Amino acid sequence: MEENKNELELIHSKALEDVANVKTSEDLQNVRNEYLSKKSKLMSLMASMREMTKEQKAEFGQIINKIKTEIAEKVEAKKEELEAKALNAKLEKEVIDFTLPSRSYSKGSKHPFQMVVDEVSQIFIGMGYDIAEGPEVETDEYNFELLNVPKGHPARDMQDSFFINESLLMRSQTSPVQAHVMKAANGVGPIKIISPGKVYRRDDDATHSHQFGQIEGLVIDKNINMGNLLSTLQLFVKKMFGEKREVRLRSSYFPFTEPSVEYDVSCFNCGGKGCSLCKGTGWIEIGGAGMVHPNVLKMSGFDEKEYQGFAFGVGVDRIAMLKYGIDDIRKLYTNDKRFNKQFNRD
Ligand code: FA5
Repeated sequence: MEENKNELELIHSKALEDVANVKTSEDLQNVRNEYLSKKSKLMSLMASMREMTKEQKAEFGQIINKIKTEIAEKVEAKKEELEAKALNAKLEKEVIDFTLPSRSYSKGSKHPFQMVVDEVSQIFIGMGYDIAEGPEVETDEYNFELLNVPKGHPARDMQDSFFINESLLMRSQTSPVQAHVMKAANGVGPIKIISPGKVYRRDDDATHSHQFGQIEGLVIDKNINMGNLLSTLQLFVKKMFGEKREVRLRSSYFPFTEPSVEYDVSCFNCGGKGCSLCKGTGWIEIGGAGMVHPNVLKMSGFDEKEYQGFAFGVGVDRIAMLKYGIDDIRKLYTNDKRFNKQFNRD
């Protein structure tokens, strides 16, 4: 026991001396291994306690634990001291020259596409609509089937699409958001949403892009009729294109609305007299709309005898082109800062 105590005292004083002499973090790690690891001298002394009496074990155990704690504390303090030293050395080296001129940067501007989305959203938010979002990778079920376009329906050809596999595609319209929102409502109205987003079709010319934007509108409630649709479109068009603009509905066909219409706005270039922008007709088409088909209401969980609704869709790019006089849709997607800047009114 006495012999062990003497050895312990020797280890103790040597350990304190070694810690005090540490200069680098490697030195510190070596000291830690030597005195505190499982294979350290302290541990082997602990093993010798097996031959001691109960009282001796208690006494020796207490001393050894105290020494171990002290060494650990000194090692920790040394670690902090080394870290502080390293930090100070780094700070001294990294001198910042505040007199250097800053790097110049050019300010970006909002894209005309986003300007249209923001403006249309503000108009409809003002009319009490919520904004809804849907996935761009969509299932065939939502993009077509729940919109009354079963497999093999000829209306699918109008939206020649990018399929990922048999049942997944890049959505070809924002109309699937109608089904998502109706299903989430569990057959209980009212619903009043618009949904802006990107859509994809196999199109490519000066007025058609393979990626473009649409804004869907959906209202579901009791006693909804075509008059509500027309007045909503009139209000929207006047706010978006000016008080003098009129709306014209033309009969059309969409499988998910009945009756269906295409809606035109009186030409804002010539005021309806006829010019090159409206191709002499006095009207410019901006989207499709109609009363939600009873099959669509039913498939998304609404009682078609109790509820009616109207829906509409506008092309974001088409509006941007008309509003800002852009002659080629592809210019919207070239990411040219000089082009984008022209429309910034900030
Ligand atoms: C639709 O996509 C219907 N989902 C709209 C709708 C919604 C009808 C709700 C009824 C109820 P359409 O295929 O006509 O309809 O497209 C709507 C608008 O998207 C067009 O008027 C046009 O502005 C725009 N658009 C269509 N294809 C392209 C394209 N390739 N590039 C740019 N804009 C396009």
